[in-house]
Amino acid sequence: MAAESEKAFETASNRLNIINPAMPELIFATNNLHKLQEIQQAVGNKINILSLKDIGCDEDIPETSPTLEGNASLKSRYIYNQFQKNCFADDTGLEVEALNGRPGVHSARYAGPGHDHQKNIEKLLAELQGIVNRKARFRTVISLIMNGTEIIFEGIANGNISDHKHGDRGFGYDPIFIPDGYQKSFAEMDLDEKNIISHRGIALQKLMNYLKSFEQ
Ligand code: ITT
Repeated sequence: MAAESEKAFETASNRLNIINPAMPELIFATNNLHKLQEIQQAVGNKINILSLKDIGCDEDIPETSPTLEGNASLKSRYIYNQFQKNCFADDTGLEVEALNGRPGVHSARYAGPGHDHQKNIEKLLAELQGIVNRKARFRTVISLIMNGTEIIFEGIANGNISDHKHGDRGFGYDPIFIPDGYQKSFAEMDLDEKNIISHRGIALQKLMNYLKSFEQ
């Protein structure tokens, strides 16, 4: 679930990327404004991304599945069934090795009632206090529904959990995730840099490669 402050309030018409009628159109079923910005930045002007707000949907679609795949599917199917338009949704989890894959599918609400990104980070750092193995991975699953057919794409970013926060960009657990091969956190990267190596960026690249197969 996205925090209230992150609700995707923008519509296509007031975003910088002007709608191009020649481009394919896809609804991105999210209420998380940060995700929407990341995806828009990644696809550039190759696809017209419509937000839930663009299509007049203000639902917070329940994520009741025990898996990322199941939740991504729930969100995309909900939108396709309501609007009969091509759409996709992602579900993402942070899987920490020393915690047997937690918080995983529960990443958004890890700190329990009243959770927010700060509380989730504090809880994770407290659980990892004194633990040497800091290995973790972000895993994103995208469910795309094109003309009624569902296709699943996965993206993984491996890294380590730092012992305190670094940077103030991005969202969620970004300030404590140091991707492999880097000395800085996701929250110290701009969107372009994060998108190249991130779980969501990798899954989205697979989706875009798939969409190319529809080009004449
Ligand atoms: P939706 O409306 O798309 O469901 P959400 O915020 O609920 O938005 P997810 O369920 O996919 O998003 O993600 C669960 C949590 O995982 C999210 O609230 C963040 O705390 C964290 N998360 C997801 N993607 C992340 C990223 O790229 N960087 C850091 N944290 C991320």
